[in-house]
Order: sequence, then C-alpha cells, then structure tokens
Amino acid sequence: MSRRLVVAAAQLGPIARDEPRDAVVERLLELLHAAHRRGAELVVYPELALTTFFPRWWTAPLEAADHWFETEMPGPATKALFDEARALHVGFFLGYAQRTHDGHRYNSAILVERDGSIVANFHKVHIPGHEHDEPWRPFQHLERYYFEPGPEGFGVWSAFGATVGMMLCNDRRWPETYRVMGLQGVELICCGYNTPIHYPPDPSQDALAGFHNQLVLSSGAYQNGTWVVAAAKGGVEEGVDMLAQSAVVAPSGQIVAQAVTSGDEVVVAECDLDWCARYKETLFDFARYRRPEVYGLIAQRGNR
Ligand code: CDV
Repeated sequence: MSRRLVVAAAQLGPIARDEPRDAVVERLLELLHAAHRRGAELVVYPELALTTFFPRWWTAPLEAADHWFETEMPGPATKALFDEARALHVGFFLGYAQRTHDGHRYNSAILVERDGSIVANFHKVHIPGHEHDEPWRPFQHLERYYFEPGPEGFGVWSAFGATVGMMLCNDRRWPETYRVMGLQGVELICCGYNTPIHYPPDPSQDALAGFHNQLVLSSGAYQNGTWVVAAAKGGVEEGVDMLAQSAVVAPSGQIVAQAVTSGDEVVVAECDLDWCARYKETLFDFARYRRPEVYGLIAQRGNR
C-alpha cells in the first residue's frame, strides 16, 4: 500500500499593518478548520504569516521593530493555534519573524507534528532585497536589514511519514535549495512566500512573476523527485500587490492543486509519497547518473 498524506497550502490574503496578532491567528484557525474538514493532516502557512510584510518599511533603530518579532514559539498569540491543531491532530508549517534570546533575527519557519511536538525550526537561507533605506522605491524590501541569513542551510526531517524539508520564499528560486534537500532524500518540501508582483530593480520581470513562481516550484520538484507545498500571502497588502498562486506540486513537476483567489483560501491535495521514488529511482537516480566529480565549481567557487 502506498504512503499517502493529505496536505493543504493555507494561503492568506493581505494582513494590514495594524492588524493584531489575535485577529491573524483567528484567520489561521479558520484555515486550519477548513483544511481539516477536507482531510488535511499537514497545513502549510505563508512566510511571515503573523504580520504584514513589514520589511517594506524602514525602521530605525532596529530595536524599534521588535514588535514584529516572536521571541517564543508557541507564544501568547500562537498558543491557540498550537492547541487547536493538536486537538484536531493536524500538523503545520508556519513562517514568522524570530528574535532569539541571544539577539539573532531570522526569517523563520517552524514545523509542528500532529501531536503538537516541534519537529524543527528553519531559518531562511537566501535573504533578498537590500540593507539600507532606499526611499526612491515605491515600497522597500529591507529583509537584509531585518534578518540574518540562516547559517544551518537545508536539513530534512522524518515527520508525517515522510522525509520533509523547509524553505522560505526567495529560497525557492535557487536550484541548490532543492538539490541539497534532494541529496538527503526529501519527499515533501514546505514553502511559504511573500512575493510583490512589482520588482523595482527590473520591472520587466513583473509580468513574469507568476510564470517564474511556477517555473521554480515545478523544476525543483521534478529534478529532485519531491512534492512541494507552497503557500502565499497574496492580494493587495498596504498598497502592494502580492502574488497569490499557492500550489501543491507533484514529483512530476505538475501542479496538482492551485489557489483560484488572492485571499484566504485552502488548497488541498492528496500526496502519494511513493510517487517520489518513481523519479528518484529512474531519471534522477543520483547514485547512478549524477557526476559530482565534475560539479566541483558549484561548491568551491565564490560568487564572483
Ligand atoms: N520574501 C521574498 O523572499 N521575496 C522575494 C522577492 C523580493 C523577489 C521573492 O523571491 O519572491
């Protein structure tokens, strides 16, 4: 009998700058219930799912932005989500801004099993945008001011009867992200994202935002024989149009379920985890066909 897991990408519509955490968690709970009604055992929420996408604003000093960050997980606002998920026996992936007790700030995600146990805490690896105030932009993308790059890279964990990995937003554009997890046998990657459709450094890319999203999710899934569950924060948030298009992608690269709105919406699919082996043991049989001895430059050379 094949291993099957019903998953949900829980897309969020916009979160207003002044929307309290409790109101956001209410929305997360509604999505959780909708996913549970449709049989989901794993719910994937977006990146920075508890707040508006605050890196669009410059705040100085940095400490004045502390209210956007969580220092514990679960914390006072998120405990209700942890409790309800455990009661329903549904696990989840949740993106949030993390400030650690020793002063690090990460764009993070947490993976929680159906019994409420924390599987792992992931720190976003590829941090896009800029470090300094750039008021010429119609909106800013100050992730490099607010967050340090995650030093751990991409792990995988045994959870949900599968080998599970995590990535956040910009990570999904890099082939290395999927390949590092692919080399560890990943079968299901959880991803949350906040992608403004307008890209100020090169607006010619705006019309391709949706195409590029599907391109990287599908190619990463296919080339590594893995499921990908990707959840957006979409819609017009504080005047910025954000890409929706949350999706579940099969190891074939096919999109098996996709959001049809840019608001709060649950996208559900049943994943046959054994489908991964069809790719991992044939076209992408790494042990048989990869040629790491000629790929040295990828790991050896810096970026220049
Ligand atoms: N949150 C993100 O990482 N957003 C980037 C934008 C800046 C391009 C993304 O890759 O979607």
